[in-house]
Amino acid sequence: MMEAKDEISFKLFGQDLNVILAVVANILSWLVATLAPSFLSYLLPNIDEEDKSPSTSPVQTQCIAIGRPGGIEQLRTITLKPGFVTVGYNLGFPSPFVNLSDKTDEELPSGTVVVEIQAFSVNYADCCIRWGLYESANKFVGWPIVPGFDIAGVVERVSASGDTDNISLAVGDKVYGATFFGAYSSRCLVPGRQLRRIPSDLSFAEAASLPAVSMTALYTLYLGGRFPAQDCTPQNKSILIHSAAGGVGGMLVQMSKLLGLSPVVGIVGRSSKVDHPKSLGCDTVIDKSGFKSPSELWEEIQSANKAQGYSIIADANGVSTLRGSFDHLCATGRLVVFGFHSNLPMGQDMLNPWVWLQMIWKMAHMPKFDAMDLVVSNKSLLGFNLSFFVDEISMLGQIYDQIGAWLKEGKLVVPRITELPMAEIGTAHQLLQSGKSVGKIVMLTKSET
Ligand SMILES: *[C@@H]1O[C@H](CO)[C@@H](O)[C@H](O)[C@H]1NC(C)=O
Ligand SMILES: *[C@@H]1O[C@H](CO)[C@@H](O)[C@H](O)[C@H]1NC(C)=O
Ligand SMILES: *[C@@H]1O[C@H](CO)[C@@H](O)[C@H](O)[C@H]1NC(C)=O
Ligand SMILES: *[C@@H]1O[C@H](CO)[C@@H](O)[C@H](O)[C@H]1NC(C)=O
Ligand SMILES: CC(=O)N[C@H]1CO[C@H](CO)[C@@H](O)[C@@H]1O
Repeated sequence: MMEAKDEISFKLFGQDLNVILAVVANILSWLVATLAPSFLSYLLPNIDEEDKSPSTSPVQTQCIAIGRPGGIEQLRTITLKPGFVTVGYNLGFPSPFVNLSDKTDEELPSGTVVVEIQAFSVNYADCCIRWGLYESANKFVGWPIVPGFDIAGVVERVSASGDTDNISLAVGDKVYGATFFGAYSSRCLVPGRQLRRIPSDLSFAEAASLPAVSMTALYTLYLGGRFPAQDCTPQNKSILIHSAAGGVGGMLVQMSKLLGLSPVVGIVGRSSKVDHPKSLGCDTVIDKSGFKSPSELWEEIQSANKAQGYSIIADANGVSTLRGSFDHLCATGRLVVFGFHSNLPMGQDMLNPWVWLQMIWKMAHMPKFDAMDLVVSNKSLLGFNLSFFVDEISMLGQIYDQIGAWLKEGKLVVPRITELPMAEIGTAHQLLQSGKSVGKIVMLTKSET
């Protein structure tokens, strides 16, 4: 269904060639921004689909396109040529843009809808896409790319062929959901099955904050063996959640309570972040900034749970905690990994060469796990990445529907949201990189919304 653009996986110093090229491009951005910022515009490649002298027609799509790996300067808000909209990579189009002028509803790909996007949210993954470090983006889209997964908006057109997976969407429906890139846009072509109607009491911004974080959280609990509910689950029900104040963490705390896990123990990085997971029902919140050494922290984590270890540990920290997490599972415990945030640069507006070298060093020092250890110790190590799940329709559907049901019943609190106009996307990326943002950043495509 989708073809990788580049099948060659060339290794240099043990790293993929794409990673090396991204590092070089980012260092170039940093050099120019530091030494000669007025030359930054020379780093911006031409994007063929841009309408350089757009009419003032509101029908034209605006999007944020990235022409090559690099810094904040690469986030360009452009107006697309008349008729163009953005599109995710799983509809078989070779680029992030598709020309729909003159296409009748019969000619739209089967089961798709065009969404007029009102709000989209920003994920840390989008920074990785901009740096050129997001493998599926490199593999399935290349450059230019329009990043973003989470959208909320109004259905503008519906394909006349194929069903939208029995959700039967109609023009005018308010929807939210996920696209596999292409969300940083005012108009996107999306398979209907990736969308759901917005529960009536949510705003567009609230709805746009949900898909990636809630699906990541529920899939973590699926791999942890707790969703869907089943008879055959281990007796110990403790869960340890790293980064419990983040978007995914907040969802994990709430869903763990809903699925009967106990105790739910969360870790946060600073004292100001303790209250939020507490308010969501986290039984114990540990502020890791208060500990002198990792071993003291792990002692505290161990004593927050009466059993020998944790039955599920959700860890997106990477190199800084993976080994410790594995060591603190109980027998039958499962370590679920869905990110490597401590491997990636944090707190820098512009990434200098030193930061990039550190990143490569950390990648080379990831803990290695021996399959025989897993058997002898009765522990499991599981990992996933939603950006590869485009074909798992029935599984994602079930996850979507459970999240929708919880929202309708008022059982899930939406993340805390910072709203910004689309034009301030650079500020949004800087906030995410700084690690200081709490909850989700949502961009609004229309300033009056
Ligand atoms: C988009 O499609 C229309 C209709 O097929 C065509 O006239 C137009 O030239 C296309 N635009 C571009 C930029 O290719
Ligand atoms: C998801 O997978 C892509 C491609 O392998 C990777 O670059 C990205 O970092 C992954 N996302 C997370 C959260 O790890
Ligand atoms: C949609 O409905 C049709 C017939 O009502 C059924 O055959 C099909 O399996 C349904 N698709 C999904 C994804 O539920
Ligand atoms: C493996 O799990 C079983 C069942 O919980 C337990 O009896 C055994 O002690 C475990 N082995 C280790 C090394 O923990
Ligand atoms: C395998 C394991 O760690 N089992 C523990 C489950 O929890 C009880 C107490 O709640 C412990 O006694 C078991 O050792």
